Amino acid sequence: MSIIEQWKLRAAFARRLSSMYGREVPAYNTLVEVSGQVNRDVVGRDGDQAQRLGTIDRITAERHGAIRVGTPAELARVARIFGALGMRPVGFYDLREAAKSAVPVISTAFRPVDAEELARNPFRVFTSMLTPADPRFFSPGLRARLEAFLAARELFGPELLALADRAEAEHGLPEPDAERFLELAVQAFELSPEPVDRAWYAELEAVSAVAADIGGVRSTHINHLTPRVLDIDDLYRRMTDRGIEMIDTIQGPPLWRGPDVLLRQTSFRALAEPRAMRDADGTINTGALRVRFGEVEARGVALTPKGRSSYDLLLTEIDRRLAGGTGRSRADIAVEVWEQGLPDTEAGLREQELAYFTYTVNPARPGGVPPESLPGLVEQGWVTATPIVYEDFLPRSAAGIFQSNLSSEGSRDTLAEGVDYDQDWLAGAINRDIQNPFHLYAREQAASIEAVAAHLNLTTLKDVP
Ligand code: OOG
Ligand code: NI
Repeated sequence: MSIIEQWKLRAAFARRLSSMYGREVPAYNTLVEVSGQVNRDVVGRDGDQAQRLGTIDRITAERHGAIRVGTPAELARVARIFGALGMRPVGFYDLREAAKSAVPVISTAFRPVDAEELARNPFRVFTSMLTPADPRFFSPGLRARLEAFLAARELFGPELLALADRAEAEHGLPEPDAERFLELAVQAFELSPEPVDRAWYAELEAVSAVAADIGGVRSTHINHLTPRVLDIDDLYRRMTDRGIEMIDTIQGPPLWRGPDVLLRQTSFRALAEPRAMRDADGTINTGALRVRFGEVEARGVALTPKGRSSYDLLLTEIDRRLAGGTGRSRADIAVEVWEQGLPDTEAGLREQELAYFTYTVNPARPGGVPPESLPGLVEQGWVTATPIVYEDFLPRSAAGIFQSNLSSEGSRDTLAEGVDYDQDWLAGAINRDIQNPFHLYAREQAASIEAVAAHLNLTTLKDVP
């Protein structure tokens, strides 16, 4: 019997989710269309250079989704569904701290972890879980009612979960089980027609719009689906020209003369969607909720821990200069800070060990004895260094994206003590390892260096830290 492999399930799931979301949020289709035009233009202009961080085929199919759930038990079930698709939890994000508005969630991202799997289809989902136990946001009474509400709902049915477990254990599913699994999995993330209890939703919304979106309804839904674009500044202009009102910034690194680094994202608020609402007297009326949005992103090279601390410092420095109040725009200050704080070439990032690269031996290389150092090998044409693309997310950008798409700031008790959650807690709650993104990039880089050393017989060639 022929098995549909996990990567094929993942690619099919991403495609079907994309057509479902396009039906639900038509502006998403415009975003995908404009992203496609920008990408074709960039490849037409820059050729292979444009594909150093992924082939155009990968980038055209590439999406990340965002979903939000209410409890560790729900998150554990999400992990089983994504496990079926070969996606593992990577990284821990605490958005309660990163956001100014009330965003009472902690998050991880489910994604493929091996380079080969990423190249086949890199679909990833930023997945957030509500924190009702955090007294800064929820009073004891509200917490108890919220937890009872969440405990009584079922986001993913037993048939879907059983198929997911089989797919994970058997590394795929035969037809027609694969078809059934995909159908149920996509359905689980569709917007539900079930009426929303208006008073309950409003009570949560007063605390946090995100809490209402998660805990005010009896199902989950995809919150956004994000295409990847090769020139996000161009995309921003083209969307604005089409009359779509974008948020006023591109989150993450600025537009500057140096290499693309980490992740740049921007978004627009989708229109209010009609939803059935149940009023206090039991009647069902049509209301509207505006919770979903369109987002787009550009990806650059992954930074090492050292590079990442520089990035975090640069952000702080931009804030500091901005607060100094010279009347200059954030974008102008950001470029200046970046040009002063980060090497503006790939070679500079590599030599200062600020970013990750893979190394491959050049088919046409000089004769004689190769040098024993990586920089020497690259400089003298023995080896090519290719940047490793950043596959993860940025807490401050994520908070910015959440925040800029909320209609109200919500409320928080700044005097109350927050509840500590960390990566180990989350891993325990879902009973799966959560991988450290830095380790994944370092492992890929180290494996490529080992292969170079073996190929060129260089026993003393060392990995860069
Ligand atoms: C997730 C927001 C974070 C990103 O791309 O940084 C995110 C959400 O809105 O649920 O998707
Ligand atoms: Ni996103």
